[in-house]
Amino acid sequence: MTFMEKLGLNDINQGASTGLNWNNTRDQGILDIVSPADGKKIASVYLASQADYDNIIDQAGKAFIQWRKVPAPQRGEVVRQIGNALREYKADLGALVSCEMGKSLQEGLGEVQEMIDICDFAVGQSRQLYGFTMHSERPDHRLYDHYQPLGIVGIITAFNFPVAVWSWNAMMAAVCGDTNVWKPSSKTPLTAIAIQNILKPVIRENKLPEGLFNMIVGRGSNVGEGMLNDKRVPLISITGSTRVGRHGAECIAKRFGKSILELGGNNAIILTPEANLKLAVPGIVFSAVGTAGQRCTTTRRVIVHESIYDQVKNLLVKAYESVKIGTPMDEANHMGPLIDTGAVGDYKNALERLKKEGGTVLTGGTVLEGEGYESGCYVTPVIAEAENHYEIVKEETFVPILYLIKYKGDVAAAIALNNDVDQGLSSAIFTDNLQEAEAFLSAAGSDCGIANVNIGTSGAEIGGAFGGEKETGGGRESGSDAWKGYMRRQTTTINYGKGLPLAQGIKFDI
Ligand code: UN1
Repeated sequence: MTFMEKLGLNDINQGASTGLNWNNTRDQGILDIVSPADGKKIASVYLASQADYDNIIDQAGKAFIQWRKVPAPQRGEVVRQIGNALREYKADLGALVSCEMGKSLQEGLGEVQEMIDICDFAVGQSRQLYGFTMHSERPDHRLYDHYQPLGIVGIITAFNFPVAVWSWNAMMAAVCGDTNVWKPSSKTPLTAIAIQNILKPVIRENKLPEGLFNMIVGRGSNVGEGMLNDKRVPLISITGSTRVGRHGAECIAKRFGKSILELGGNNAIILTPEANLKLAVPGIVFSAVGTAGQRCTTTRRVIVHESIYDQVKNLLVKAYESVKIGTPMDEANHMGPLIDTGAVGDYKNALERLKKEGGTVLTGGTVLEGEGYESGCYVTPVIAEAENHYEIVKEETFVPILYLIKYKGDVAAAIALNNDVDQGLSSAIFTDNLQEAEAFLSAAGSDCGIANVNIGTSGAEIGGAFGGEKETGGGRESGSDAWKGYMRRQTTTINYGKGLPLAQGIKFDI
């Protein structure tokens, strides 16, 4: 059996499902999914209709009425079973992620592992949905806050982490008592359909309400746009570009919905004169070239002290020239293709703009052709000398282009460059100097949601809260106390005395 068969995928698949049932819409057109690895069609998906969307929201709403009353640890038990189902399908799902999205097989498997890890995390969290208890200023009163389920959570995900990011949101939402509707990237719907197939037996065996986990692939106006403006969806989590997120956030804010935004990054690594280059060089290469530069956390800028600049430049160029590029299914390759030829266009445009602004390409810059590269999506990773103020450097181009930027003076000068972009997701410093490291982590340090020392900008663990500041959107997902975003907080005062004392010492005698 192929991994496609094991995951229940057909040549053509329905693009909308509630937890148990697939919709039957066939008149809204078809989406053909082509693997960037070899340019061949993998399978197709029927696009969903407005009626499918309404049906799904209806089912998700009904499921919520039941699910919110299931005790949180029992909800955790369901998530535990989902984690086990994912363990069973790890090899197949990892292969599909790699085939559909183009990341290396190892990264595809790593992504499924990230899903399993978040399931484990969420199981534990289901017994730790803690509120605070405060001491009331009034006698015989109790004051505390607690967290309640929110409702339907919309989850809009990007192609680059087609399954893991959904699981961060969906598993946390599930233990918090919410139901969810997933709108995957239309570039990677097959992995989402495979997940629905994996969830189905768990939902059925536990006799859970239909509509607990839902998925829909449709045209923007029917699905994505409709959901942004839909009051029945109190929270929407959006992972994607700043452009997409800004529009989404505006729609959601207009109706006073909640949003969790995880948008663009422009992540830098600082190398001070006291950087251990044995750690820094592989750290940079992994963070810049991994997933072909298509992670939100990909290193896009390296800010290097002038005293070690030439040395770093030579080491990086040498390392880049040994990066093996080819089919993601072969473990010997370090870097696979970009997601599609549109991304290759972005790569070429960025390089042109860079040159116009005065940048120099040191290595890379070609689109590969010939045997093994038929899809037209393989490029060589670029290192370019640039200045932080270039317009192209200030943008997130979702391709493997790394800008090498020189700094003079002390670590504060490097931190200023790190912070002088609109995005604020991930950042790192390599230094063996405690003062420099602490300055980077201080109130006057990196302004990003993630700030690392002696490791790169990508590859975050699920245990921490994931997200960033400024145009990255400010949302937090995954670990730490990110679960709070999926619940509504309620503050309660209970009077167990015989009188009615008022707060702030107010007297009101009637
Ligand atoms: C993303 O790029 O959208 O830190 C998520 C990392 C991964 C998640 C990235 N754990 O690179």
